[in-house]
Amino acid sequence: MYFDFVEKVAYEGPKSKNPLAFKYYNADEVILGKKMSDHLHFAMAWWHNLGANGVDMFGPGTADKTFGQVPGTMEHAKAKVDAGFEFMRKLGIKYFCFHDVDLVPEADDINVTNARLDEISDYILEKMEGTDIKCLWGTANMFGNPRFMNGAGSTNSADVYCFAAAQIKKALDITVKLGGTGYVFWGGREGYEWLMNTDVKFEQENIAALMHMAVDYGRSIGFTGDFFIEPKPREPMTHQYDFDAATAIGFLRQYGLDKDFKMNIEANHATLATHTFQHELRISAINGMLGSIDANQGTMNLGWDTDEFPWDVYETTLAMYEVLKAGGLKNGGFNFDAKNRRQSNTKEDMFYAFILGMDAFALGLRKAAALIEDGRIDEFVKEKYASFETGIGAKIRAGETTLQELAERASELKNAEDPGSGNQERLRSVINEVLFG
Ligand code: XLS
Ligand code: CA
Ligand code: CA
Repeated sequence: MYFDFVEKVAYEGPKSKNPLAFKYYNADEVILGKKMSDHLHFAMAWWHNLGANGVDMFGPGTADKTFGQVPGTMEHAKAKVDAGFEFMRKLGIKYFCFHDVDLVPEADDINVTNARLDEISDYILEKMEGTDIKCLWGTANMFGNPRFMNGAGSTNSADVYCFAAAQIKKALDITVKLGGTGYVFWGGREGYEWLMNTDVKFEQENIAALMHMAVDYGRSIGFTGDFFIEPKPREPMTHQYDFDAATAIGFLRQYGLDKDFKMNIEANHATLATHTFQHELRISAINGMLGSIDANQGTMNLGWDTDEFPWDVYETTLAMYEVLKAGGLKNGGFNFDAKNRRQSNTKEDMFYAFILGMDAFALGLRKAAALIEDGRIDEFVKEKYASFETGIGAKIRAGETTLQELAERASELKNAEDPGSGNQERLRSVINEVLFG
């Protein structure tokens, strides 16, 4: 046992002062016809929760993630599995997400790494037995190893490209073996520093070809879930190809990948792209591409990817509003791609962080449902576009008119009437009334 200070984090309600209890997340409570636990498929990110120890550019780690073993060994890899399953069980989390190299230490020889992955995934499978915990999505880390310095799918080296392919193949094998319903491509090194030494078209074609091969292989081994692109505009590269959802969706359509792929939207990446989290969710949803969510937040005046645990309830409310309107996440969930602050370095802090994040999304779900039930926002939006329901507006919507006819109508009208107020301040008051009333 690694976390002997708690047996089970239970729901105690908003009045509770117990730091190891949920105040808003009540798994079995039904909201809009569905249990909270079905709305919110929370996932643990293997890399942050079991790996990140607070190391940064200016100093070493402050948190002990050795779990009693020597890092870099298979004993340590197994201790992480034990700790992770204890952690998920105690919090009632049913999913985890992983990169290949989060699970085992990478060897110099890929055959050795793959044998280690077989061994650890057998061990994870054993741990899964008798629980309802499984993989949400897997991915291959194609940005850490120095061989990927010029990219993975976008590399200039055909041999490095083969290593990217090999890692994807193995990560897909493990994802399927562990019951995963998603497979993520985050292109950390797929981009450029300088255009003058980069063939962008060549690189994008190669990335698309790799994704096609991944889809073909995945489907051939029985993967029926979704492939996801996780957009991020920069960091580590100066410019990353999957800048934001709109860009990534355009890329998928250009290369005929749009039937197999959806978006994995990370809140902190949305804000790095100078959008809001809600914007990225909306753009994905209206294109039928809202797949999964990396639940975190950044510090807005900083401009880095700080991967903080989400706590801004306005943000979680607006995010859950989008998710509810889109009919939920099918093969995706809410992966806490978030890490404790370097100065929050105790084992208890790991629990406080997840309780904060889960409660913030649970409260967001409650408030988003209340906004929908309140109806004033929906009513406003419907009314705003009402001129397209009848007359010339209805003809425009039905595609039954011409530029000539519209110009004639304008000529008859001589001038158009005021299109009506956007009422932004009034509607923001409505949101505050629903949140705090
Ligand atoms: C990094 C990304 C990464 C992906 C998975 O910024 O968030 O962690 O989620 O490779
Ligand atoms: Ca992420
Ligand atoms: Ca991030």
